[in-house]
Amino acid sequence: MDRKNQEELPSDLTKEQLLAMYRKMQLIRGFEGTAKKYFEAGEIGGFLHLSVGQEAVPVGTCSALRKDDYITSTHRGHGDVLSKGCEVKRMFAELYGRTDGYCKGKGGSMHIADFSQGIIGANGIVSSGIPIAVGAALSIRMRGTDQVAVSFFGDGATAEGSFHEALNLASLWQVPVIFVCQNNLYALSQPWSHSARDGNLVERAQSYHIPAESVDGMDVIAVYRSVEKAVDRARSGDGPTFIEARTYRFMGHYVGDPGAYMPEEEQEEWRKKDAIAKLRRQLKMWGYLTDKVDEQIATDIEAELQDGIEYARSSVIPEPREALNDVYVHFDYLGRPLKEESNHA
Ligand SMILES: Cc1ncc(C[n+]2csc(CCOP(=O)(O)OP(=O)(O)O)c2C)c(N)n1
Ligand SMILES: [Mg+2]
Repeated sequence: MDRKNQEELPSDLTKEQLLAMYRKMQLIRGFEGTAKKYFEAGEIGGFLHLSVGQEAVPVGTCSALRKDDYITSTHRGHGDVLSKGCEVKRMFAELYGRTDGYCKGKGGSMHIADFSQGIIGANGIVSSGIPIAVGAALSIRMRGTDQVAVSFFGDGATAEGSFHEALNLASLWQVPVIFVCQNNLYALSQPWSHSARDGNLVERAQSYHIPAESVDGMDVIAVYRSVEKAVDRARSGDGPTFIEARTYRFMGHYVGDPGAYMPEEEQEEWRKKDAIAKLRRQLKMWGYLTDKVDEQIATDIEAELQDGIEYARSSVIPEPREALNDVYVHFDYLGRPLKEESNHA
């Protein structure tokens, strides 16, 4: 799509939908900035992988999904799960290791899950969410619903065996799964150009006979349209799709990594493509956003984040004797618990 077309008022998205996307991207960026602040202040422990710069990918993707669709996510998953419907306060409670967190404080930043919203888990093991999404898509087929499953993962995950196994089975079974690769050009300090001989992920997916395309991951509308097509295909029984979203993380691999391996010029070039700044400019051009409304959005988000931090701080720290509760849960193939959770205390 040329620049002129990109700037045209979208006829497939309402003002409300576009503003909701803008607000969500701002919320994710604000959430991660706040999490970084309290991590550095020593209130949040563990590791923190921020997705600052990548917000358009999960927001564009999840805007094309229903609540009952599934996602799997990664170690860099705050944006993915917030886009699918997680609440800020319970996210912070999880990062603070408190009982009101999504996993009662036992999962932390890398393992947020909320089955009630189809979030079947972020995951610290690179590429492990991909076969889980294919399994969810198989369950959709067995139950005969028209849900879809989306797997978010990074460029580094595409070198793992489970990525290839998952694509092979998804293609063979023609299950309703959408693979969304957030290619941010680095796997830890390893540049994408050093990871694959030709670097062409679209061809890699096509080699499994999966329809695939590469989209501008700094353009939330482009991501939305690509995923919407894939969702239509999946819901009508036409099987999997692979989408490579080209994006960039504006920070190091984790909080504390200065990202010295990311050349200054490259960082500058990508910051100019910031998806939030781009949508803000477009919304103003289309007459959908005034400076006043923009300021109000920022104020509301700041209040939501501060309330979230207070909620997390005042939530109870789990008792050590609860450590093994909720670790194993047994479900039948329809997702029904087979027995009450046992208390190992
Ligand atoms: C199986 C496995 N191998 C190695 C690691 C260590 N590790 C954590 S994140 C990461 C890089 C992942 O890169 P990518 O998939 O591109 O995701 P990104 O960090 O860029 O979001 C590695 C190697 C891990 N967590 N799991
Ligand atoms: Mg990466």
